[in-house]
Amino acid sequence: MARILITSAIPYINGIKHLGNLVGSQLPADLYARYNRARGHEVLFLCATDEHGTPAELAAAKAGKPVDAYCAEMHAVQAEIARGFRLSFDHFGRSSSARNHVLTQHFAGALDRAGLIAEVMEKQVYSIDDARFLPDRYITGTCPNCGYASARGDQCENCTKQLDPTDLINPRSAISGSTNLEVRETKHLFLRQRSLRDRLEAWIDSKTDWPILTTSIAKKWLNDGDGLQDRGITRDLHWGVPVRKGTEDWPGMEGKVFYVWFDAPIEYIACTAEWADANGLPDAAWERWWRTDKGAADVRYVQFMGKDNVPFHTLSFPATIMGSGEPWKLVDYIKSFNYLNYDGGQFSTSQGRGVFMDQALSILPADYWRWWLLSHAPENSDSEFTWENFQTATNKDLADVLGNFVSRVTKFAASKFGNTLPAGGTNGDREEKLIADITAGLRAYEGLMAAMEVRKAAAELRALWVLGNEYLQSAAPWSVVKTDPDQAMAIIRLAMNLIRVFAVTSAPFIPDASAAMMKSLDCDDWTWPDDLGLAMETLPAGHGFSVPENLFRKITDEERADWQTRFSGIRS
Ligand code: B3M
Ligand code: ZN
Repeated sequence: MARILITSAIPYINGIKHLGNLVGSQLPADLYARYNRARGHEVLFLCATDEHGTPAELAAAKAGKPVDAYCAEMHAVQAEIARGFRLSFDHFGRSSSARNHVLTQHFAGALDRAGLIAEVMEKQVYSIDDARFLPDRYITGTCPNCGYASARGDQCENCTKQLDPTDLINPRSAISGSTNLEVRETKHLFLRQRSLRDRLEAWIDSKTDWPILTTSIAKKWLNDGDGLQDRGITRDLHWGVPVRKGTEDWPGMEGKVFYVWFDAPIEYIACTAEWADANGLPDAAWERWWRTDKGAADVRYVQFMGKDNVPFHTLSFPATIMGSGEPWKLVDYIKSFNYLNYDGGQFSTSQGRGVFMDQALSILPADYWRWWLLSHAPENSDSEFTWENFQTATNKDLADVLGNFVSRVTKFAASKFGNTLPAGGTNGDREEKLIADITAGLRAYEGLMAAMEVRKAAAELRALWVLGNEYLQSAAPWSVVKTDPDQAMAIIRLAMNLIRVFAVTSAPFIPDASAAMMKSLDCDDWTWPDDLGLAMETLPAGHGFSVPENLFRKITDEERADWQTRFSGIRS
């Protein structure tokens, strides 16, 4: 039994995420967590909301709410939607927690003691009318690179170039629209990650098993321009973790906070402490996941994220961990994803384009989305959501293949043999071949799940369902029963047991349907089919069952057309 720590990138607090965000981190992380729990490993799966920085402050201002109240409210909203998608977090924390304040300040203190913090006088844009500095997204203007008129101070959304607020042409305040701006000097802390470059490079080079997407982005940033840049880790904002050196004041940094990307990854650790607190556990309980001197040396730590978050997780956060000089656990594997596009364009939170998580759940249960998104995960390239593909794939895979198998087997069994498994007959060659074929497929599926090959794992699982259907078709118990009822009974016992095997193995993808299958089998035995021959005898003759409601319904052409229109516009 292994110990596996799993984190998903923590979503910004400013609004509900779209399906592209979901498939890029939380959902595949959940798949991996559920699978490893099912295999008997000790899993700790964590996520949180990312509550600091300009996105939070601006969204709160737009909603007309104090930022702390806004964050508390939106955290509850995101937590509820996560439950709706059956994301099985052991804890869903908050980067604004007291635990994260303490840990973030602790890391800053440790980095300072290690000589890795520089105090730098910087030029920042100050808004005279707003009486404040305008970092990051507080300022908009024309992109110097592509001419886009609404570029933000940290990045141009149009051409993705990273910007400094002082780069913008015709800058204006995102709060008031004021152009009454000037450049003022202000002191900030810089993390001297340039001096950790060689250590970071050696560490990344040692990760030969990482996905190419992850290492190529890490390498690009490591070698971009004149190499890894030192990075400002503080901001002139009110909302955030106050700048302190551990528990001490930081002279000259009063009234400033840490940059959101400094404290957000530290929340992975803080979230583990929040989890311990929430469960009444001592510090040792979370430290054994994070401190290599306190039991974490044998933990395997896996992170999931979209490609835009990779630089922060391969360079900045490891720089914080390594630079601290303390025995904190570094990530072992980073699974990253490309983008999911929406119907010929991009999903966009700021533009309200696409399908958002709450909207998705309002039209169909979670399993439809989970199945489509995971089986089309943007692993090797960007992928695209279209309503046609969604309709075709879910109707075929879920309704025609899996749903149909369960329905045909249970309905036939109930009509011929009543509501218990029949006793007659024994397995023949056809059954032995099925067991051999499914065993081979299962071992392949396990390998792909362990390797986090999400799309391929989905295809392999679907192939198992197809084997079940093909077997049923060729065994044809509805004909056999007329001439050899005992044989038909053996077929049905096997097929019923196969439903249980499908429930167990499909649960990481479609947990609700799996639960419904188990319920109809009046069974709660989720033992993984390590030995399929044995697993096929779990439900004995005489075991009761009921015919389940249709597991999956088909999406009609009318619905598809309706949704296509409904979600073609921009969400306000
Ligand atoms: N909140 C960006 C995002 O939601 C950021 C991730 C933080 S992970 C520590 O995509
Ligand atoms: Zn641009």
